Amino acid sequence: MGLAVSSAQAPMTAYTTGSLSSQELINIYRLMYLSRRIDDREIFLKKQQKTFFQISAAGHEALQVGAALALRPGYDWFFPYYRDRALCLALGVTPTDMFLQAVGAGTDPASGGRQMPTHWSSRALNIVSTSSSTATQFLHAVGCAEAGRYFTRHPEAADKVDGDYRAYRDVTFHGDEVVLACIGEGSTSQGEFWEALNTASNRKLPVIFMIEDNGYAISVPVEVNTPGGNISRLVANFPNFHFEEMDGTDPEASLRAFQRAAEYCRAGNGPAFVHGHCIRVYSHSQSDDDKLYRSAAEREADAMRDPIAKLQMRLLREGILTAEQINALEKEAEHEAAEAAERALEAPLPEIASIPLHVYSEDLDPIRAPFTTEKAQEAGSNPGKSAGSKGSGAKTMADLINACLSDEMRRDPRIIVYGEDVADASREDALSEVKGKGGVFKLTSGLQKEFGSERVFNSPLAEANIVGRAVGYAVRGMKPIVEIQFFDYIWPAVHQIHNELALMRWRSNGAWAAPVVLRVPIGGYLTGGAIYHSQSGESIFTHIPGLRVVFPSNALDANGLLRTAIRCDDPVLFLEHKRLYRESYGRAPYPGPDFAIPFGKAKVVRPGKHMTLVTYGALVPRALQAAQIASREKGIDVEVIDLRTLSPYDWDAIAASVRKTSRVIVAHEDMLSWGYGAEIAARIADEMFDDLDAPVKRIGAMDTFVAYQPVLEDAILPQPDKVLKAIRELYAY
Ligand SMILES: Cc1ncc(C[n+]2csc(CCOP(=O)(O)OP(=O)(O)O)c2C)c(N)n1
Ligand SMILES: [Mg+2]
Repeated sequence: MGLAVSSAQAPMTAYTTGSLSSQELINIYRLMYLSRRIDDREIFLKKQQKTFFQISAAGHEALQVGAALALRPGYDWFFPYYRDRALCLALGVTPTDMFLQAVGAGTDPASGGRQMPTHWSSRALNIVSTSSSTATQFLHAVGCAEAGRYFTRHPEAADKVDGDYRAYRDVTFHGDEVVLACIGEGSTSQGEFWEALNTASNRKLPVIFMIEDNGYAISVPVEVNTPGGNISRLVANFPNFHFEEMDGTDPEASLRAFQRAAEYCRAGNGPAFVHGHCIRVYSHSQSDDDKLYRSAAEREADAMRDPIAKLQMRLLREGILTAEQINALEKEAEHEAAEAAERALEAPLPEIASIPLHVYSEDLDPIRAPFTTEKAQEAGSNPGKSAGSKGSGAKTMADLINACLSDEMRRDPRIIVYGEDVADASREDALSEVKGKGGVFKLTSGLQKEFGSERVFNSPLAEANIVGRAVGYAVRGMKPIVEIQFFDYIWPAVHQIHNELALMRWRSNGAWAAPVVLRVPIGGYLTGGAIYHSQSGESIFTHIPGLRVVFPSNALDANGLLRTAIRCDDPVLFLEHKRLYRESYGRAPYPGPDFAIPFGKAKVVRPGKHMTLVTYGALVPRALQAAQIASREKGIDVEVIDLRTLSPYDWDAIAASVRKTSRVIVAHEDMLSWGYGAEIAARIADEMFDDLDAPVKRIGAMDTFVAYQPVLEDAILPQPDKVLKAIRELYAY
């Protein structure tokens, strides 16, 4: 009939701000109708068990199409949620791509068959990979907006540079870009949503918060999630926001609201909050039945507001289309959906061999990366001006971490540092007269003074905020090095670390990645550190595919491993033992600005022939102490291996040593049960049984938290005498 636009075409023509033209209304109707037909076709395929999950946009189409048409795919940035089919269709995701997701095809461009359908991802359209976790994407959107602003102010930072992660991170940005993040009304209860409001408001970021309010979160009605039943009323006092609230079943109202919101954001005024009231035509998903919890009257009242029926009536009433023309348009859409489904059903399935692809970077392996060289530069070379941490002489781990941060920040303008208390002073007028805070352990001391407040700044006191924003920064190609103040407080961020940061690359089949460095002070032996300043728990993170976990025991290793963490293209959890920060053990001269240690390479810190002791972190000096006593007293010669990185770990070094000694102890500070040592011990027992002359021994803390009273702390954490006892027992076995 020649009036409809193809859904495959991104709507680059800006919709006018006067009354909608007939052509525009018809385009909107077609997108909404096609979205519904794709949903219906997917439901049909699900019933035939040709697809495995279905969740629909039915009832949200007007709101979503209005939003998409006000924005610019491939220019603006998008963080949709699982119900955003009509939005993504209008942005340019094709029906075929949608069905490829539904069948889990190997050629599914969003995830290669890894994610459920409607979990969006498109690099070309700037749609960042969506997870199933409700609300996490809001913090990504905030970080994404911050990155766009940063590149606009520092365009030189976008340059492609060979030799580190920058060679693989393409950067695009526009000074007036906006970021759209979408959410259901129920999910606004999540803390991450409020943490995102906080930062978007405070930093006046161009983020549009789109609330798709269908009145239910699965079976839970809006008044249970939202006090008073209206989220707009609750957020109304956030500074710097532009607010819109409208009938989300009216596409014109939606389009206009988003146009005004986008204009406000593009002009740099701050974020916008657009709240659309829509309906859920079907149950939550194909796994839900809303008749179990909604009255018939309520469901019928909703049906009367179906946005597709309403727009169809309008087209007829205003004489824009005849019934026959509507029929023809609908048939064409039906046909397009059916053809797309057929194509997807014929698509090849994913290869089993492809499963491990994109857990980590396929391009830049930090075990073999070109920047990794352990050859120390001449001590004291190139002494920088930051923090007095360089020059000749033995430096502490704290000094050499600080030195690495300042060296890397100098060579790489994409690095930013933030976290709680990491800045020297947030109030810049104080900077010239004060020494500066620079972190509760002073590891970031002097960085703000040298690199400015745009690159080194304090975050709100909210750990998910710190990590979630870092994900958003990193998908844009920046390198956030963020600090969690104490490992004990990493837990609010674990959702972001486990479900977002580490998963971004695998779940998007390599399209997106979040190579962030998380610096985290960890561990006990503090005399009074108690429960909430002494925790370990590294094995929880080594259990996360996609995350590198590093745990140095001395100043030089900390410097070289941090450099690899920063230059590589994977997310890294960099664990810094608080007790080792300023120990006399393990001090070293400044090794120069290019000293890097590859991941996954253990170090034999004491050679020996009678047994192997595998350890890391604060147990390294304690194990060495025990080994010395064992040697002096009983002539037992213990080989001590410092793993240095826990994921990946150096199996070859462990195996070579165990083959030589035939006896092994695995020792760590963390609790014994389900600790990191369990995996190493199990693998040795499994793969090296014939090499062993004795059972594998493990040493760890008692299975409790660490108590405050030093007498209790000493007993709970493994001390050198406990290691010595194990050495004697194993030798006597
Ligand atoms: C963090 C998290 N908790 C729970 C779920 C399970 N879940 C998926 S959707 C949903 C309800 C969401 O409701 P709402 O935000 O109103 O969006 P709607 O589905 O109504 O569009 C729940 C509880 C999830 N995906 N993520
Ligand atoms: Mg809802």
